[in-house]
Amino acid sequence: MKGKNLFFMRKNCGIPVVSVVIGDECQIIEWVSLSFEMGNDNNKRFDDFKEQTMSAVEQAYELAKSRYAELGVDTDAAMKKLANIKISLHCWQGDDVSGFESASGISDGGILATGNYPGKAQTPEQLRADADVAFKMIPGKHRFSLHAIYLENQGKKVERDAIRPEHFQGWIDWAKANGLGLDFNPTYFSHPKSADGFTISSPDKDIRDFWVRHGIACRKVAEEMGKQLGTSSVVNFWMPDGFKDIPVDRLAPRQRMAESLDKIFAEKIDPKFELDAVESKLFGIGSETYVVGSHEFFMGYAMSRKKLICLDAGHFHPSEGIADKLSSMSLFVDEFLLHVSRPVRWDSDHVVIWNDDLRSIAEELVRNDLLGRTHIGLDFFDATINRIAAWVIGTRSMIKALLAAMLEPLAEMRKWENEGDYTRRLAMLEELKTMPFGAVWDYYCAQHNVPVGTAWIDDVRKYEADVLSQRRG
Ligand code: RNT
Ligand code: ZN
Repeated sequence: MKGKNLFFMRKNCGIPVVSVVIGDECQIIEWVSLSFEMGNDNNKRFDDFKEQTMSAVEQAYELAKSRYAELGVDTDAAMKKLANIKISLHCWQGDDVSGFESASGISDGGILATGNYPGKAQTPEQLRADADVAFKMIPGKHRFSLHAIYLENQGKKVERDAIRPEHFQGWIDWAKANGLGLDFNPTYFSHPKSADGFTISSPDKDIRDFWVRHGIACRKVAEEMGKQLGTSSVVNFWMPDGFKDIPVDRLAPRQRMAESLDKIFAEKIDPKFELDAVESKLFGIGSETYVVGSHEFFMGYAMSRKKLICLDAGHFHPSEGIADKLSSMSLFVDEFLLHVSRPVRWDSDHVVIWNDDLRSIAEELVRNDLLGRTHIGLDFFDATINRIAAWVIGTRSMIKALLAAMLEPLAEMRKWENEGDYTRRLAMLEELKTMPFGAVWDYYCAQHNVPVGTAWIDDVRKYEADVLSQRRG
């Protein structure tokens, strides 16, 4: 394999000595140990370095490939399949859900970005430039998810019920130029008309109607995105509506929300251009006791109205994962939207890492053949670390989890399970954890011309020094 655009520009790079078992034999593979000093005109040495490092990645891959082949797993086929999976990166990690409607950030909605890491994007141009950097570190072609508050309003106030496709043309042009699909989200928070905690379920008809018009406007924006980009735009409806304390009427707000949603979805839009998803939640800040759009509410709504169900990893009881829900719901809903997030004790929206929860989600998608029916979106916002790095870490983790799930000897494990050989099943699940997965992942990154290992951090740091640190605020 030829690596065109390699990012191996670290000063000292040692590749460890590794022992592998091939067939019955144990072989010690003495890998190149590299120590390299970068010089300005040291191109020859740098080329040697690249070649050696590349060959180390290749060698490791070849060994890993044969280890997996022993289990009947085809690593090349897995990587080919993985390259078709798109992850929707969420614009809101880039600026702590602030948007460009006004100068202030999120002010309500029961969600909270904590931290004040310097250099956040303050204009659409900055956010796009930051996302461009992140995409360079992520293998494959992906998507970008916008919220309505990320409109380009040319300094004029545009009310939420008056947003039009032209306010997002800059984003569409950028997506087209970069081969990205776009997804969309109405913004039902950070607004005076949501300040009392209710939007489309409000008892006030004017407020309800305003937010219904917002929902309709957002579907039209997304339809235009889908038309121009040739890939359907998924619109995710999440409303913060709920009570802090014990309600006496749990039903009426739910009736109003269902009615409002029916109005929003009254116009049929071609699913080739636009798809609607609905997202439930257990509680939010300020809606601890009761959320109108609960899981049962939206599961019923999505099933009866043939909408996508959005499962956010942080929207259930603290010990409840979304992985186990997928197989059950796949029998009753056509498509899923995932909001992959990492709740820590509450819906904290930490950056996604390759932990057991993420592994299980990916395994369920792969094992149950749900990838073709699932739109994978990310939903986290951490303002305590470099925001571009947060995108990169989260997205690479998601892709890693999918790759690992694709490297299972599934047919065999199913057979053992059906035969009642749970001993073998458990033994294999445990052994899989120490298979040379990292070598396949590194090779996948190299194949897609993105940095292998932690090399991407240096590039993000450079961008931070050159660009982010120059931003005010
Ligand atoms: C909030 C929901 C919702 C938001 C985004 C910004 O709890 O998860 O998806 O995070 O719309
Ligand atoms: Zn979410």
